[in-house]
Amino acid sequence: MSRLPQDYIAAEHRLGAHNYKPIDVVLTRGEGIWVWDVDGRRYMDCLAAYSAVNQGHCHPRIREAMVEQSAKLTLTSRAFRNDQLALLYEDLARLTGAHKILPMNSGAEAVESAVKAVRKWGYEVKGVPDGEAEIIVCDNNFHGRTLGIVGFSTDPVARSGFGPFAPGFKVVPFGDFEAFAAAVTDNTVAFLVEPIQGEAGILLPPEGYFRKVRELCSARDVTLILDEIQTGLGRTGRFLAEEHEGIEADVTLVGKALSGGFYPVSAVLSNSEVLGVLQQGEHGSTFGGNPLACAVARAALAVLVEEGMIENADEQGARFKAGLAAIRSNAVREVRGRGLMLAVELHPEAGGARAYCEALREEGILAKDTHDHTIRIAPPLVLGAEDVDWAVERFDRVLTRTG
Ligand code: IF1
Repeated sequence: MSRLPQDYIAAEHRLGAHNYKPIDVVLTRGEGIWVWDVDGRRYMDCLAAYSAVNQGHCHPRIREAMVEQSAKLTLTSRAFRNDQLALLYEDLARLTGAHKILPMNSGAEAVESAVKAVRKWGYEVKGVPDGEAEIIVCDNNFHGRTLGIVGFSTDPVARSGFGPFAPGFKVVPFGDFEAFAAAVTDNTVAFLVEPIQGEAGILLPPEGYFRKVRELCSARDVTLILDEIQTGLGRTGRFLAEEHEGIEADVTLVGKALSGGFYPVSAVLSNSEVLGVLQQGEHGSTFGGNPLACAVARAALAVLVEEGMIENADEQGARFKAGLAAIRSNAVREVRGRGLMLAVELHPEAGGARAYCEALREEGILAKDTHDHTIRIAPPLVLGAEDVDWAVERFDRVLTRTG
């Protein structure tokens, strides 16, 4: 008995928690930048699972690594060693210069792990009085959904009704160096920040912001933690977005595309002594560092680098942005972004980004609205110039139809 799209939607509605309101397309297959729905319609994926599928859907080399490893050994727990973890450490260290690595699963777990480690570092290494550690975060941050993380969110939708929350966080405006500098005290152990704010609407900081932040962090012994879970692994046209700023974080968080979308794999990468403070029994995860995850992540990193996806993101991102910027529409307020992390912000009077995403879907493009008035565009990093032109033509049609 074959099911209709509305059957899947009705069953989800009946049985699932209603914490999402997806575009009602039921996907069943993906390859590269393309996905197909259960009726056989093809779409260009301009979200790439929030940048987890940078390498393109079902990349054959990652799939091969997953299938091969799944027939050998999938999970040992960290009670025993496996022959894949050391290899992933070596690959990550070579690619990022990290001295210490902690493997986890989801992005939120990487963030939580970094918060734990940096607090302990504050007490043991920096000499902050016990229980007094402060972490500075930004207005409109997005770092995940756990209680610890939503506790320092400034988005009422993310946090309302879920308290009480843990203390120890201070919020400053993103991109405002003076405000950050004024918030630093002797008890500040870390500044946790996204290089480009994703959920906030693809917001880039002013030129030079991160260089000044980096200098102050070094001067005041504050650990700079960059959440590159979304911006990292080629998305912005560099391996890490910090390269655009000419800085190096003390701690870098990666996830999402670390597995090319096959499997949740995240990691805390530490350039300083931060991860060094963790002792046996103080932190862990049943699945973190498992051999299947490590084999998948190694393949995901290899194809990203060896198949030129990072350079392609730079090149096609510039083409895509220029193409979008050339669209003459009264609906468009601004086109912004870096590499293939792009956004079209609409005028508030344009009627909301969701309606445009629905119209794009009719044209064969899946994109996602954020914050009512912004369409975000983040396709897999494997699209070619002809794909960009194909997409821009459709964005043009949709944005000028009503604008
Ligand atoms: C959802 C946004 C993207 C992240 C950064 C940590 C995490 C994320 C910078 C946590 C996750 C996701 C989760 C997804 C929506 C999404 C998102 F719209 F909310 F902002 F990507 F743009 N740091 N981002 O962006 O990683 O625990 O999810 O693996 O549905 O909540 P996770």
